[in-house]
Amino acid sequence: MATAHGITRDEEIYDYLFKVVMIGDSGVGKSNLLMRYTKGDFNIESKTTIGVEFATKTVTTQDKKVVKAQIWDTAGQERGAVGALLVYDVTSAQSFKHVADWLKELKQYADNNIVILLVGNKTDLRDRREVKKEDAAAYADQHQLAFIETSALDCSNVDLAFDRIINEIYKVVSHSAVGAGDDEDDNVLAKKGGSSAESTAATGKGPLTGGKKSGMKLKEEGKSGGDVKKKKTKCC
Ligand SMILES: Nc1nc2c(ncn2[C@@H]2O[C@H](COP(=O)(O)OP(=O)(O)OP(=O)(O)O)[C@@H](O)[C@H]2O)c(=O)[nH]1
Ligand SMILES: [Mg+2]
Repeated sequence: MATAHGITRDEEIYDYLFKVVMIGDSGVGKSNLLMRYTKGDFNIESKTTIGVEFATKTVTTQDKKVVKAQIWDTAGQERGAVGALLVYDVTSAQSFKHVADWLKELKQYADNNIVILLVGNKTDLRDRREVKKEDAAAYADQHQLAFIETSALDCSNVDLAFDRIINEIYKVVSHSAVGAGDDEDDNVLAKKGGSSAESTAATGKGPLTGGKKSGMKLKEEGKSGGDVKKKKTKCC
């Protein structure tokens, strides 16, 4: 059944809900990566993100579990996140240098076992590259981060980046005994088999979530950005 907002209730069926954050310097392409992944769009003139925004995407794992990723396009939402895409711009050595600061922020506010994917974006700008792939890969290795290079503009590796982090989180979560009603675990996630216009999320505090520690209700209709899409948007 479709709601007033065009969200089909059937699309709310999922096994896991993951909160993922996108962090990194301003202008590195976080919003465009998210837009590309969830909507297949790119905006050459996109403005800096102000306020709290997230988008959701539902994917199916290899063993047929339905995972809904709630991806926040804003720093400051790290609490309760189970994954982070730490984005820098391969044409900006400065943005890569700041990765260390973003890691510190994650250490401070996120859970210890958060899955982190380091993302070097804007690989299409070949002539302007300032950060070598090998250097970033070595850094990632040293800090036990997964690593990928992407271009939101020409779509390279965008789906792969998000799919990879979701699968990595799934590996972690499916090996831990987190299930429905497990309120002790601040980290992850209501496991859910039903269908509802509301999603049960065991994420941390957030302006849209009412501040309960876990098992809180998050109204899809109340979100400030993004939408639920079951269909995979084709990149470029
Ligand atoms: N060439 C190229 N430009 C990109 C790419 N991704 C983003 N951009 C451009 O970079 C600029 C900033 O992109 P945003 O997605 O708004 O960056 P952001 O990280 O969300 O920035 P804030 O919201 O300020 O934190 C925009 O002009 C985008 O069009 C890419 O892969 N290649
Ligand atoms: Mg943005």
